[in-house]
Amino acid sequence: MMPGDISYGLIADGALAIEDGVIVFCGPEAELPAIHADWPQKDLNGSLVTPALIDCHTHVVFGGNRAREFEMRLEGASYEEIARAGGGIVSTVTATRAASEDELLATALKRVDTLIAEGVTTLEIKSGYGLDIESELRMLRVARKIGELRDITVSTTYLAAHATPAEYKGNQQGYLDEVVLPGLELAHAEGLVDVVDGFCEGIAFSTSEIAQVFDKAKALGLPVKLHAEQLSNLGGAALAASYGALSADHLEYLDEAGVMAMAASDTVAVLLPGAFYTLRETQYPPVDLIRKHDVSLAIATDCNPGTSPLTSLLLTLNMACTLFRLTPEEALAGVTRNAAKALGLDDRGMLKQGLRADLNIWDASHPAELCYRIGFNPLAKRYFGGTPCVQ
Ligand code: DI6
Ligand code: FE
Repeated sequence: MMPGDISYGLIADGALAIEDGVIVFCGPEAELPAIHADWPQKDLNGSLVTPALIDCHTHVVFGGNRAREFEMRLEGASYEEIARAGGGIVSTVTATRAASEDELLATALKRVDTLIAEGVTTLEIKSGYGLDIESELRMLRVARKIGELRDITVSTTYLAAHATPAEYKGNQQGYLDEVVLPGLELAHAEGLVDVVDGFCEGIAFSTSEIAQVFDKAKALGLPVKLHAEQLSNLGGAALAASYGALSADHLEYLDEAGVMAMAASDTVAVLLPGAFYTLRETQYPPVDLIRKHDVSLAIATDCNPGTSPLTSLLLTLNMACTLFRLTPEEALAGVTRNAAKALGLDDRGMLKQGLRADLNIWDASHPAELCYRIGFNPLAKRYFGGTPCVQ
């Protein structure tokens, strides 16, 4: 090992034993219990093995794309100006409403398969481009279907409080009362919601509006998370923390009071370098404060058509290190154990006895290799619940 080398919890000559999809031993080969000696074995020739990757914040189900908006931004328009002029999220809503369930599924699967090809086995998928009850439910049904069709776990998130659709312009409370809140009850009754999310921002919902959504989630026994402090500081992270949120996401404008509130509630800070990059944001998330207060850090693609058309979690690792100065060890924890925590899943994210055998074998010898390359995929094999996957 080189001087100053970081451990990553790496085991040099390691062995894993898997039974019924669960890790029953993980440690030095020399300590492998004798009971496993006559089990079928596979020699990995010293390859790097890590927990499989978890993308804990995505909007992969949507209609259309926003390449024209990309051009407009290059011509000088800001994201907020485009949103206020009826573009942005609302334009994706039009395309999503017009798409059938099969169309949404087919286009989302292309993005999901790209993520899977890099070793993702757990994927969060949000609604939030339907903005009417039926279209929100359709998005969530597509998300559930993706989990059935592929060897991955999908965690679904209800995000009707993402934007106000044109028909409720100027009547945000009407949208909450007639769509967001009753839609949540219906989606929950259909078993479509794992977590409830909102977008707390000047162009979206205020803290008191988000509180109404969170109160309903609480009444239904559902955990919450929040898009907070992305473009300005509205105190969204502290609000989320007061509800014991699993995570607060984006966080470029988060201040120390917000970080401390998150620390007190053990809310994960999810950083999204793809959106930071796409918007050419100059305000950096307060990584030093997040470290200082020992808040768990996760990172995710935020795959969405507007601010992060990104379908590579490996590139996200690189961006988190290069743009946000995360160490590769922090970045990797951010797409494994801390991403699991951000989804409230305590059965995965580490190579540890008793956890799911979701793991990746890489054509690499050191974990930092997964963060440092740009546009190269070293995945050799992905295991989902102990089963080697074709893709
Ligand atoms: N923040 C984001 O970056 C995405 N949603 C959100 O709340 C953007 C979604 C979009 O522009 O389509
Ligand atoms: Fe997002």
